[in-house]
Amino acid sequence: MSMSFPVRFAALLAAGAVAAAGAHETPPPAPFGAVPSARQLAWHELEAYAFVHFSLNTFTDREWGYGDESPELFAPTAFDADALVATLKSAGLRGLVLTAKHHDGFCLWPTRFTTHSIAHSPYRNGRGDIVGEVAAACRRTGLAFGVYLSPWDRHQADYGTPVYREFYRNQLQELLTNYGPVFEVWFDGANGGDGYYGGARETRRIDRLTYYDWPETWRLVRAWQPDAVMFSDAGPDVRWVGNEKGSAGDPCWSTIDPTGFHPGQADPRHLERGDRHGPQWLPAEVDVSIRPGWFYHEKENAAVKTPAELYTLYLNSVGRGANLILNVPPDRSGRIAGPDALALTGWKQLLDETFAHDLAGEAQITASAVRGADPRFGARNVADGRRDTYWSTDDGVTTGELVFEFSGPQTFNLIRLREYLPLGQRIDRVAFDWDSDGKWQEFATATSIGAQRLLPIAAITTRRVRLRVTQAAACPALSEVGFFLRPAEVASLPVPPPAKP
Ligand code: FUL
Ligand code: CA
Repeated sequence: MSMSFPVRFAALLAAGAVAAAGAHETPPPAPFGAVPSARQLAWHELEAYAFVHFSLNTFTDREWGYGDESPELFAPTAFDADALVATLKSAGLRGLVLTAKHHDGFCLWPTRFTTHSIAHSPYRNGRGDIVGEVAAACRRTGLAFGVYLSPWDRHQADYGTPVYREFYRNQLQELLTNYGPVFEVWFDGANGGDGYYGGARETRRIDRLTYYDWPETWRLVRAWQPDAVMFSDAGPDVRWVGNEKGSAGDPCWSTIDPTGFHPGQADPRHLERGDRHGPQWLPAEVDVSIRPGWFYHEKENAAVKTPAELYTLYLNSVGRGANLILNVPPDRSGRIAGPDALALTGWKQLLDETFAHDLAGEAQITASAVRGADPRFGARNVADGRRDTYWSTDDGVTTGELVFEFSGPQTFNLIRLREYLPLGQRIDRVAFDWDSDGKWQEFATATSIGAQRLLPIAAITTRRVRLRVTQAAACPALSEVGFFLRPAEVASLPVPPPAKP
């Protein structure tokens, strides 16, 4: 993940030297296709963060509360936002999205708009505010803070009428204007059905296309939190990946044509893969729970995912250009339960061991061609640990190769690739060859790269490895190429079949 200080320093010097040369600078390639916004670029860098499902369901042992549960039941005995955030941070997670209100309507903050909230619970004698406590802990610890506010509310009597839409926006406004910066607003697609609805106890259906008037809600969110990304099946900034198994498609393009998509209404297969030449940058977020359910249930303590399973989820999400939102639900005390904390620690250790040593950092790297023969676009840029430097070729040169030569035979079984995102997703396909006694032997291929591609492969031992860009829509802009050795515990995970051309 990191590079040694001398390498970084040399890269900076090289960049500075060229900048000083001035006049004959080669211009960078023009962007290709849809490109990310500044808020999307910042979001891509977070890569993996936590989902925290915590509410009345934690105490009723349910997944979907009906809406008639008493706030009196919300009674965590040892909730400590700093401890929660510290546990998540030490697992390598870079943010946290909290269920401020789930489908049952119970609010984790003392909202002015309903009494169905923490203010009427025993927690801190009704003076607690879990949203505020978690937001402040995130700020202190350097984690990005995000909110989930369920559009569906099974408690509110006016759910299904236009009055509720105002209520929903009022709640959003409280969350987005009282608690500091928010990096993501999560709009759940589960909407409408049976519920308590203020005692009506009936089934209410809503028209997903019109009921919430999403364009207006999105506009308000932009005004309250201009830097926040909004998540839903339809974006507008981040798309649902289409499943809750923890896996993006292969390929998984960050671009898509979202025509006809609405929150709660899109084709899951389409969301998993995106569209190669989709007109909108709408990258995928993979939501998955560390346990079978989203809320804590004691009976699931033995079903917490293992470190190796979490590692696979990481390869299949972050490793396919998506972000991972890993749900870690606190128990009734308010703490992360023992099995979950243990799994997180083991997972973090596997990731740290994997990325501790990048063979590309010590390799001689030669390119078939360099844009304008200018070192600012040279081969070395793929191994400097920086996302903002990249190897590129002249306009119109859409194939090319990089040869990595190690000082002696080296063994690796994981490859990492990153494209320089501000210029769009340019590469369609790459192939890798190893040097078998002077003959190149192909051993891996991949299609979509984008923010990051992690390619698990069967171990290769070689002195030289070659990356070929075999198809691209515009001259490539590759910002990182790395070669790693996975720890023994996860070295034999299933290796995906070669990508189809
Ligand atoms: C779903 C919800 O119905 C689940 O309860 C959970 O919150 C998950 C993240 O999204 O649509
Ligand atoms: Ca770089």
